[in-house]
Amino acid sequence: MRTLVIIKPDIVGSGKIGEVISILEKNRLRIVAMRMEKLTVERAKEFYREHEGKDFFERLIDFMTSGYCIPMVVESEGNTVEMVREIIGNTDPSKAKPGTIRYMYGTNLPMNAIHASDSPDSAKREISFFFGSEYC
Ligand code: 3AN
Repeated sequence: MRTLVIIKPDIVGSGKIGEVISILEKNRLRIVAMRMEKLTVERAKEFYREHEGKDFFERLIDFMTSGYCIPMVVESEGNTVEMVREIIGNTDPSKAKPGTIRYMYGTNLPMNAIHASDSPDSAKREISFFFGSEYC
């Protein structure tokens, strides 16, 4: 199964890209597509459209467009979507379990280091958004 991961602008800016990718690879995730992108406001709003209208929406869009991010498609055997969500931890870094990426590298909300699709349907939509449906 494949899912979409995004290394967010806080990690790109702090020079921790390699450390985060290393954690993914140590967990036997294979990277099958990856690039750097500075999201436009339009693209960030489209990607996070389910959160439009929420009180944190503008802050989230400001953060996600503040620098380059690194979308990537990762795959593994089994339920990759669930497995990657476990590895990244709770949305709020202050609630994430020790050992998770958001615990180790997240700062606050919305600066929580990394994104991963939350269901197989989201994974399809999000992989298509960045890389095209042929990568699903
Ligand atoms: P997840 O990324 O864990 O699936 P979502 O989909 O609820 O979490 O939220 C999308 C993104 O919006 C989060 N990754 C985080 O950056 C930001 N976010 C979520 N909740 C808040 C909040 N209460 N305040 C600020 N930003 C938030």
